[in-house]
Amino acid sequence: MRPVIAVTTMVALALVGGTVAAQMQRRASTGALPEVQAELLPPPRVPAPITRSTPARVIVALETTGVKGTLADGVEYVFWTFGGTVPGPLIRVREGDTVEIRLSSAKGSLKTHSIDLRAVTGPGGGAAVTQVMPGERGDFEWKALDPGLYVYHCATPHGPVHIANGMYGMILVEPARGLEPVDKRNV
Ligand SMILES: [Cu+2]
Repeated sequence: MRPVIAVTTMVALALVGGTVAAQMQRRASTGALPEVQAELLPPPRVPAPITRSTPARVIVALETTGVKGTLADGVEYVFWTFGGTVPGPLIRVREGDTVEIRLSSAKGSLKTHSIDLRAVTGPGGGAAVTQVMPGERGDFEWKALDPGLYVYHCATPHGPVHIANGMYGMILVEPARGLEPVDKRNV
C-alpha cells in the first residue's frame, strides 16, 4: 500500500505545484490591469451592467458589521451582515477579472467572520484566509474564470448560524461577451 500512497502523494504535490505555478504566472500577468472599485449598493439596488470589454482588477472592500434591525413589529434583532445589509450587496465582476477581496471586521464586533464565495475555486472559496477577528482585515485575490451567479456567505463555524443571522449575498460573474438582452422587463 505504501508505494501507492507515495505515488498518490507525489501526483498530488505535482498538481498543487502546477496550480501554484499557474496562479503565480497569472498574478505576474495582472500587473498592468486597470484598477476599479466594486460598486456595492444596498439591496435591492444592484450595480450597473459592466460595459468594459477587457479585464480589470476589481477591489471589493466589504466590512462585516452587527446591525440592529426590525425582525417583526416591535421586535428588534442584531443581524450579522456584510456591508450593513441583509442580504449583503450584489458583487458584479466580469469573466477574466482579477478580484481582490478585502474583508474587514468592525471594531466592537463580537464574532469572527469570513467570506466563502462560490465563484472562487480555491480553499473554502476564500474562507481559509479570511477568518477575521474584530478590528482585523483579511485579503485575497482570485481570477473570475467561470461566468455565473453564485452565492457568497460567511463560513466561520458554525456556518449555518452565521448565514441564518444574515451573512449571505450574491456575486455575478458576467460572461466576457456580455449578458444576453432580456426579452421582458418588469419595472
Ligand atoms: Cu460570520
